[in-house]
Amino acid sequence: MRIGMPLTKFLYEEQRKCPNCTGNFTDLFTDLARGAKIISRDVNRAGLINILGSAEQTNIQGEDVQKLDLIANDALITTMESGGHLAGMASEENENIIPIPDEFPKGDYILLFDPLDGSSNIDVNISVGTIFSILKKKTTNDDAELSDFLQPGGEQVCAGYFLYGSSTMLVYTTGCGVHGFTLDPSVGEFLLSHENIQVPEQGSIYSLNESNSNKWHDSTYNFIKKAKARGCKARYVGSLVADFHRNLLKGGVFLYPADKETNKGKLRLLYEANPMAFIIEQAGGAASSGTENIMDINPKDLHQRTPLIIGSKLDVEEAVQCCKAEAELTS
Ligand code: AHM
Ligand code: MG
Repeated sequence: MRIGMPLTKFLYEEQRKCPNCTGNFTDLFTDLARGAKIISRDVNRAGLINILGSAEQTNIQGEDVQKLDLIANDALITTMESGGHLAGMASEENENIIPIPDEFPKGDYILLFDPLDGSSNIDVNISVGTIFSILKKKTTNDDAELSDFLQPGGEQVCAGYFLYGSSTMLVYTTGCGVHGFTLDPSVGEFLLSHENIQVPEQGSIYSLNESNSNKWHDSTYNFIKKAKARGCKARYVGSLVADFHRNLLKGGVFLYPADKETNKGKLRLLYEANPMAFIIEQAGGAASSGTENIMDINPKDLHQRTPLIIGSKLDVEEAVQCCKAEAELTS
Protein backbone atom coordinates (compact mmCIF):
# COMPACT_ATOMS: atom_id res chain seq x y z
CA MET A 1 0.00 0.00 0.00
CA ARG A 2 1.25 3.44 -0.91
CA ILE A 3 -1.15 5.37 1.35
CA GLY A 4 0.64 8.35 2.91
CA MET A 5 3.16 8.64 0.06
CA PRO A 6 3.97 12.30 -0.81
CA LEU A 7 2.69 13.48 -4.20
CA THR A 8 6.18 14.17 -5.60
CA LYS A 9 7.41 10.68 -4.69
CA PHE A 10 4.26 9.17 -6.21
CA LEU A 11 4.78 11.16 -9.41
CA TYR A 12 8.42 10.03 -9.68
CA GLU A 13 7.31 6.39 -9.16
CA GLU A 14 4.75 6.78 -11.96
CA GLN A 15 7.36 8.50 -14.15
CA ARG A 16 9.80 5.59 -13.71
CA LYS A 17 7.15 3.17 -15.07
CA CYS A 18 7.24 5.05 -18.37
CA PRO A 19 10.71 4.81 -19.98
CA ASN A 20 10.16 7.69 -22.43
CA CYS A 21 9.18 10.22 -19.75
CA THR A 22 11.40 13.28 -19.55
CA GLY A 23 10.23 14.42 -16.13
CA ASN A 24 8.73 17.62 -17.60
CA PHE A 25 5.22 16.55 -16.68
CA THR A 26 6.26 15.73 -13.11
CA ASP A 27 7.80 19.20 -12.72
CA LEU A 28 4.72 20.86 -14.22
CA PHE A 29 2.44 18.96 -11.89
CA THR A 30 4.56 19.86 -8.88
CA ASP A 31 4.24 23.57 -9.82
CA LEU A 32 0.47 23.15 -10.13
CA ALA A 33 0.24 21.60 -6.66
CA ARG A 34 2.25 24.55 -5.28
CA GLY A 35 -0.20 27.00 -6.88
CA ALA A 36 -3.10 25.13 -5.29
CA LYS A 37 -1.43 25.26 -1.87
CA ILE A 38 -1.31 29.06 -2.18
CA ILE A 39 -5.03 29.14 -3.10
CA SER A 40 -5.85 26.75 -0.26
CA ARG A 41 -4.05 29.00 2.24
CA ASP A 42 -5.94 32.08 0.99
CA VAL A 43 -9.32 30.30 0.97
CA ASN A 44 -8.72 29.12 4.53
CA ARG A 45 -7.97 32.56 5.96
CA ALA A 46 -10.26 34.54 3.64
CA GLY A 47 -12.47 35.87 6.45
CA LEU A 48 -9.47 37.36 8.23
CA ILE A 49 -7.73 39.31 5.48
CA ASN A 50 -10.51 41.19 3.65
CA ILE A 51 -10.49 39.10 0.49
CA LEU A 52 -14.14 38.04 0.57
CA GLY A 53 -16.84 39.56 -1.63
CA SER A 54 -17.21 40.87 -5.13
CA ALA A 55 -14.35 42.32 -7.15
CA GLU A 56 -17.01 44.62 -8.71
CA GLN A 57 -16.43 43.27 -12.23
CA THR A 58 -17.90 40.64 -14.53
CA ASN A 59 -16.03 37.98 -16.49
CA ILE A 60 -16.35 36.94 -20.13
CA GLN A 61 -19.48 34.92 -19.31
CA GLY A 62 -21.08 38.02 -17.73
CA GLU A 63 -20.82 36.54 -14.23
CA ASP A 64 -19.92 38.48 -11.11
CA VAL A 65 -16.23 38.00 -10.27
CA GLN A 66 -15.26 37.54 -6.63
CA LYS A 67 -11.99 38.87 -5.16
CA LEU A 68 -10.92 35.28 -4.47
CA ASP A 69 -11.55 34.32 -8.11
CA LEU A 70 -8.93 36.88 -9.12
CA ILE A 71 -6.51 35.92 -6.35
CA ALA A 72 -6.74 32.24 -7.36
CA ASN A 73 -6.33 33.13 -11.04
CA ASP A 74 -3.22 35.25 -10.35
CA ALA A 75 -1.75 32.55 -8.09
CA LEU A 76 -2.02 29.95 -10.84
CA ILE A 77 -0.81 32.19 -13.65
CA THR A 78 2.26 33.44 -11.76
CA THR A 79 3.14 29.97 -10.47
CA MET A 80 2.77 28.27 -13.83
CA GLU A 81 4.08 30.80 -16.38
CA SER A 82 7.71 30.58 -15.27
CA GLY A 83 7.94 26.77 -14.98
CA GLY A 84 9.25 26.26 -18.51
CA HIS A 85 6.81 23.47 -19.44
CA LEU A 86 3.84 25.40 -20.85
CA ALA A 87 3.16 26.85 -24.29
CA GLY A 88 0.05 28.69 -23.11
CA MET A 89 -2.79 28.77 -20.61
CA ALA A 90 -6.52 29.49 -20.60
CA SER A 91 -8.67 30.40 -17.63
CA GLU A 92 -12.36 30.92 -16.97
CA GLU A 93 -11.41 34.44 -15.85
CA ASN A 94 -9.55 35.47 -19.03
CA GLU A 95 -11.32 36.09 -22.32
CA ASN A 96 -8.32 35.13 -24.46
CA ILE A 97 -5.44 32.67 -24.32
CA ILE A 98 -2.85 33.57 -21.64
CA PRO A 99 0.54 33.59 -23.40
CA ILE A 100 3.78 32.61 -21.68
CA PRO A 101 5.89 35.79 -21.43
CA ASP A 102 9.02 35.71 -23.61
CA GLU A 103 11.31 36.07 -20.58
CA PHE A 104 10.43 32.46 -19.60
CA PRO A 105 11.29 29.21 -21.39
CA LYS A 106 8.41 27.48 -23.16
CA GLY A 107 7.33 23.87 -23.26
CA ASP A 108 4.85 21.63 -25.04
CA TYR A 109 1.98 21.51 -22.57
CA ILE A 110 -1.25 23.53 -22.51
CA LEU A 111 -3.01 24.23 -19.22
CA LEU A 112 -6.70 25.15 -18.95
CA PHE A 113 -8.33 25.88 -15.61
CA ASP A 114 -11.24 27.20 -13.65
CA PRO A 115 -9.24 28.83 -10.84
CA LEU A 116 -12.03 28.90 -8.27
CA ASP A 117 -15.11 26.92 -9.12
CA GLY A 118 -18.23 27.42 -7.03
CA SER A 119 -17.74 31.17 -6.60
CA SER A 120 -21.21 31.68 -5.12
CA ASN A 121 -20.10 29.60 -2.11
CA ILE A 122 -16.89 31.50 -1.37
CA ASP A 123 -18.36 33.94 1.16
CA VAL A 124 -20.17 31.30 3.19
CA ASN A 125 -17.37 28.86 3.97
CA ILE A 126 -18.68 26.10 1.70
CA SER A 127 -16.32 23.94 -0.38
CA VAL A 128 -14.94 25.42 -3.60
CA GLY A 129 -12.30 24.04 -5.96
CA THR A 130 -9.85 24.46 -8.82
CA ILE A 131 -10.41 22.35 -11.96
CA PHE A 132 -7.65 21.77 -14.52
CA SER A 133 -7.05 20.07 -17.84
CA ILE A 134 -3.65 19.48 -19.48
CA LEU A 135 -3.19 18.97 -23.23
CA LYS A 136 -0.19 18.59 -25.51
CA LYS A 137 0.51 21.35 -28.06
CA LYS A 138 -0.21 20.22 -31.63
CA THR A 139 1.07 23.22 -33.59
CA THR A 140 4.80 23.75 -34.21
CA ASN A 141 5.48 27.34 -33.04
CA ASP A 142 6.76 27.99 -29.50
CA ASP A 143 3.55 29.77 -28.49
CA ALA A 144 0.30 27.83 -28.39
CA GLU A 145 -2.45 28.86 -30.79
CA LEU A 146 -6.21 28.71 -30.24
CA SER A 147 -6.40 25.38 -32.11
CA ASP A 148 -4.11 23.84 -29.47
CA PHE A 149 -6.75 24.57 -26.85
CA LEU A 150 -9.72 23.42 -28.94
CA GLN A 151 -8.98 19.69 -28.68
CA PRO A 152 -11.64 17.16 -27.70
CA GLY A 153 -11.50 15.86 -24.12
CA GLY A 154 -10.22 12.49 -25.34
CA GLU A 155 -6.90 14.22 -26.08
CA GLN A 156 -6.29 15.27 -22.45
CA VAL A 157 -3.02 13.98 -20.99
CA CYS A 158 -4.05 14.82 -17.45
CA ALA A 159 -7.06 16.26 -15.65
CA GLY A 160 -7.97 16.88 -12.07
CA TYR A 161 -9.23 19.15 -9.37
CA PHE A 162 -8.25 20.57 -6.01
CA LEU A 163 -11.09 20.62 -3.51
CA TYR A 164 -10.85 23.23 -0.75
CA GLY A 165 -13.20 21.56 1.73
CA SER A 166 -12.95 20.33 5.29
CA SER A 167 -9.53 19.24 4.06
CA THR A 168 -7.80 20.21 0.84
CA MET A 169 -7.65 17.39 -1.67
CA LEU A 170 -6.18 16.75 -5.10
CA VAL A 171 -7.85 14.18 -7.36
CA TYR A 172 -6.28 13.54 -10.76
CA THR A 173 -5.86 11.13 -13.64
CA THR A 174 -3.31 10.74 -16.41
CA GLY A 175 -5.29 7.90 -17.96
CA CYS A 176 -3.98 5.22 -15.57
CA GLY A 177 -6.64 5.33 -12.88
CA VAL A 178 -7.75 8.08 -10.53
CA HIS A 179 -5.79 8.97 -7.40
CA GLY A 180 -6.63 11.23 -4.48
CA PHE A 181 -4.20 13.11 -2.21
CA THR A 182 -4.98 15.02 0.96
CA LEU A 183 -2.99 18.10 1.94
CA ASP A 184 -1.40 17.58 5.35
CA PRO A 185 -1.12 21.19 6.58
CA SER A 186 1.45 20.25 9.22
CA VAL A 187 3.98 19.12 6.60
CA GLY A 188 2.62 21.22 3.70
CA GLU A 189 2.46 18.23 1.36
CA PHE A 190 -0.21 16.34 -0.55
CA LEU A 191 -0.15 12.74 0.71
CA LEU A 192 -1.77 9.80 -1.07
CA SER A 193 -5.09 9.08 0.64
CA HIS A 194 -7.28 7.49 -2.08
CA GLU A 195 -5.46 5.17 -4.48
CA ASN A 196 -7.22 3.98 -7.62
CA ILE A 197 -10.67 5.43 -6.97
CA GLN A 198 -13.60 3.59 -8.58
CA VAL A 199 -17.10 5.09 -8.66
CA PRO A 200 -19.94 2.67 -7.75
CA GLU A 201 -21.71 1.44 -10.88
CA GLN A 202 -24.99 2.85 -9.60
CA GLY A 203 -25.57 5.46 -6.91
CA SER A 204 -28.41 6.63 -4.75
CA ILE A 205 -27.76 10.38 -5.03
CA TYR A 206 -28.87 12.83 -7.69
CA SER A 207 -27.48 16.37 -7.83
CA LEU A 208 -29.05 19.15 -9.85
CA ASN A 209 -30.47 22.59 -9.27
CA GLU A 210 -34.14 21.77 -8.73
CA SER A 211 -35.12 25.47 -8.87
CA ASN A 212 -34.71 25.16 -12.65
CA SER A 213 -37.48 22.52 -12.82
CA ASN A 214 -39.93 24.88 -14.55
CA LYS A 215 -37.45 24.99 -17.48
CA TRP A 216 -36.61 21.26 -17.56
CA HIS A 217 -37.16 19.16 -20.63
CA ASP A 218 -39.41 16.12 -20.01
CA SER A 219 -36.30 13.91 -20.14
CA THR A 220 -34.87 15.55 -16.99
CA TYR A 221 -38.24 15.44 -15.28
CA ASN A 222 -38.71 11.74 -16.15
CA PHE A 223 -35.21 10.80 -15.01
CA ILE A 224 -35.60 12.54 -11.65
CA LYS A 225 -39.02 10.92 -11.19
CA LYS A 226 -37.41 7.49 -11.72
CA ALA A 227 -34.53 8.34 -9.37
CA LYS A 228 -36.98 9.38 -6.65
CA ALA A 229 -39.04 6.22 -7.23
CA ARG A 230 -36.03 4.06 -6.46
CA GLY A 231 -35.33 6.01 -3.27
CA CYS A 232 -32.49 8.30 -4.38
CA LYS A 233 -31.64 11.31 -2.24
CA ALA A 234 -31.06 14.85 -3.54
CA ARG A 235 -27.71 16.44 -2.64
CA TYR A 236 -26.66 19.73 -4.25
CA VAL A 237 -23.86 21.96 -2.97
CA GLY A 238 -23.71 24.28 -5.99
CA SER A 239 -19.93 23.81 -6.33
CA LEU A 240 -19.30 21.34 -9.13
CA VAL A 241 -16.08 20.11 -7.53
CA ALA A 242 -17.82 19.32 -4.24
CA ASP A 243 -20.88 17.72 -5.84
CA PHE A 244 -18.70 15.71 -8.21
CA HIS A 245 -16.32 14.58 -5.47
CA ARG A 246 -19.12 13.30 -3.26
CA ASN A 247 -20.70 11.39 -6.13
CA LEU A 248 -17.30 10.01 -7.22
CA LEU A 249 -16.74 8.47 -3.79
CA LYS A 250 -20.32 7.49 -2.92
CA GLY A 251 -21.90 6.94 -6.34
CA GLY A 252 -24.54 9.13 -7.92
CA VAL A 253 -25.19 11.47 -10.80
CA PHE A 254 -24.73 15.22 -11.30
CA LEU A 255 -26.79 17.02 -13.94
CA TYR A 256 -26.62 20.51 -15.40
CA PRO A 257 -28.76 19.59 -18.39
CA ALA A 258 -29.96 21.38 -21.49
CA ASP A 259 -33.36 22.94 -20.77
CA LYS A 260 -36.13 24.85 -22.51
CA GLU A 261 -34.27 28.14 -22.09
CA THR A 262 -30.86 27.03 -23.37
CA ASN A 263 -29.61 23.93 -25.08
CA LYS A 264 -26.07 24.84 -24.04
CA GLY A 265 -26.30 24.09 -20.33
CA LYS A 266 -24.23 26.20 -17.94
CA LEU A 267 -20.88 24.52 -17.41
CA ARG A 268 -17.84 25.12 -19.60
CA LEU A 269 -16.61 22.27 -21.78
CA LEU A 270 -12.86 22.78 -21.76
CA TYR A 271 -12.10 23.46 -18.11
CA GLU A 272 -15.12 22.04 -16.25
CA ALA A 273 -16.84 19.22 -18.16
CA ASN A 274 -13.86 17.66 -19.98
CA PRO A 275 -11.58 17.26 -16.94
CA MET A 276 -14.42 15.82 -14.85
CA ALA A 277 -15.35 13.49 -17.74
CA PHE A 278 -11.77 12.17 -17.98
CA ILE A 279 -11.73 11.48 -14.24
CA ILE A 280 -15.14 9.81 -14.13
CA GLU A 281 -14.40 7.56 -17.13
CA GLN A 282 -11.12 6.51 -15.55
CA ALA A 283 -13.04 5.72 -12.35
CA GLY A 284 -15.51 3.51 -14.27
CA GLY A 285 -18.31 6.07 -14.66
CA ALA A 286 -19.60 8.07 -17.62
CA ALA A 287 -20.18 11.63 -18.82
CA SER A 288 -22.61 12.77 -21.50
CA SER A 289 -24.20 15.96 -22.80
CA GLY A 290 -27.43 13.95 -23.21
CA THR A 291 -26.70 13.41 -26.90
CA GLU A 292 -22.96 12.62 -27.04
CA ASN A 293 -20.08 11.59 -24.84
CA ILE A 294 -18.52 14.70 -23.36
CA MET A 295 -14.99 13.74 -24.39
CA ASP A 296 -16.06 13.28 -28.05
CA ILE A 297 -17.29 16.86 -28.42
CA ASN A 298 -15.22 18.94 -30.86
CA PRO A 299 -14.74 22.33 -29.20
CA LYS A 300 -15.31 25.47 -31.25
CA ASP A 301 -14.76 28.13 -28.62
CA LEU A 302 -12.55 28.53 -25.54
CA HIS A 303 -15.45 29.28 -23.22
CA GLN A 304 -18.04 27.02 -24.85
CA ARG A 305 -20.73 25.62 -22.56
CA THR A 306 -22.15 22.12 -22.58
CA PRO A 307 -25.01 20.31 -20.89
CA LEU A 308 -23.49 17.83 -18.43
CA ILE A 309 -24.74 14.51 -17.04
CA ILE A 310 -21.92 12.83 -15.13
CA GLY A 311 -21.40 10.13 -12.53
CA SER A 312 -22.11 6.43 -11.98
CA LYS A 313 -22.31 4.52 -15.26
CA LEU A 314 -25.83 3.10 -14.91
CA ASP A 315 -27.26 6.41 -13.70
CA VAL A 316 -25.79 8.33 -16.63
CA GLU A 317 -27.01 5.64 -19.05
CA GLU A 318 -30.53 5.93 -17.66
CA ALA A 319 -30.51 9.74 -17.95
CA VAL A 320 -29.23 9.49 -21.55
CA GLN A 321 -31.95 6.94 -22.28
CA CYS A 322 -34.53 9.48 -21.07
CA CYS A 323 -33.01 12.09 -23.46
CA LYS A 324 -33.17 9.61 -26.37
CA ALA A 325 -36.78 8.68 -25.57
CA GLU A 326 -37.81 12.35 -25.59
CA ALA A 327 -35.92 13.01 -28.85
CA GLU A 328 -37.71 10.06 -30.51
CA LEU A 329 -41.11 11.29 -29.31
CA THR A 330 -40.56 14.80 -30.61
CA SER A 331 -38.93 13.87 -33.96
P1 AHM B 1 -18.49 29.14 -11.50
O1 AHM B 1 -17.36 28.47 -12.23
O2 AHM B 1 -18.67 30.57 -11.93
O3 AHM B 1 -18.39 29.01 -10.02
O4 AHM B 1 -19.86 28.43 -11.98
C1 AHM B 1 -19.96 27.04 -11.99
C2 AHM B 1 -20.81 26.56 -10.86
C3 AHM B 1 -20.58 25.10 -10.57
O5 AHM B 1 -19.59 24.93 -9.59
C4 AHM B 1 -21.91 24.64 -10.07
O6 AHM B 1 -22.13 23.27 -10.34
C5 AHM B 1 -22.88 25.50 -10.81
O7 AHM B 1 -22.16 26.66 -11.22
C6 AHM B 1 -24.01 25.92 -9.97
O8 AHM B 1 -24.89 26.70 -10.73
P2 AHM B 1 -26.35 27.10 -10.17
O9 AHM B 1 -26.12 28.12 -9.11
O10 AHM B 1 -27.03 27.66 -11.39
O11 AHM B 1 -27.02 25.87 -9.66
MG1 MG C 1 -16.67 26.84 -12.51
